[in-house]
Amino acid sequence: MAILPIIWAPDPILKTRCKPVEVIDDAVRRLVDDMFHTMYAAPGVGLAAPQVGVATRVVVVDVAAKDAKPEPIALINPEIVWRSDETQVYEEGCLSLPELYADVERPARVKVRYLDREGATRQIEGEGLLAVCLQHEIDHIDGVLFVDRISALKRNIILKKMVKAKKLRSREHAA
Ligand code: GNR
Ligand code: NI
Repeated sequence: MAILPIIWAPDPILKTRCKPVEVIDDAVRRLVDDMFHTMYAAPGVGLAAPQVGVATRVVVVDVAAKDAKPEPIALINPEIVWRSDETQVYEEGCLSLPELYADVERPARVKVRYLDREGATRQIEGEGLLAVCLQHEIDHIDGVLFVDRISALKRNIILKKMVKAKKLRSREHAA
């Protein structure tokens, strides 16, 4: 298992609509394992394949409390099949926008249909952080970041900070 490097915005792969997985083979299962490893190491509560440079519809989530038993969920080709009319506002972060946060309003509950790592069709209903995380990750495989769901003013402030942070990092790596 490997910890994969996480891609920071702005980057074209984070704006890509990712391709569905056609066959769940060992390579897909290895990607899932590496994504869990990468997510737990970060640490994060979710991760989407484009964040590690792979433009396919694979996401992992685990919103269990730190001291509780892990609850890893791998979702292949996930699809939101129901959204509540009721919404919730949650302060979101993203491993591709490190240390930047903003309030985002989304449906409070969603039902998601997906394939598990054995290829079985499953459905999950989420509320609270799980609902936020499922929608945040499915956005990623559609090329959408949480900053695309806030005002243009706030988005531009965050993206400018990211450009600065990336410049600093590349300078550090050059040194
Ligand atoms: O680790 C993460 N935390 C988080 C907090 C609030 C809303 C969404 C998230 S997802 C994020 C990890 C990530 O970037 N997943 O794509
Ligand atoms: Ni994210």
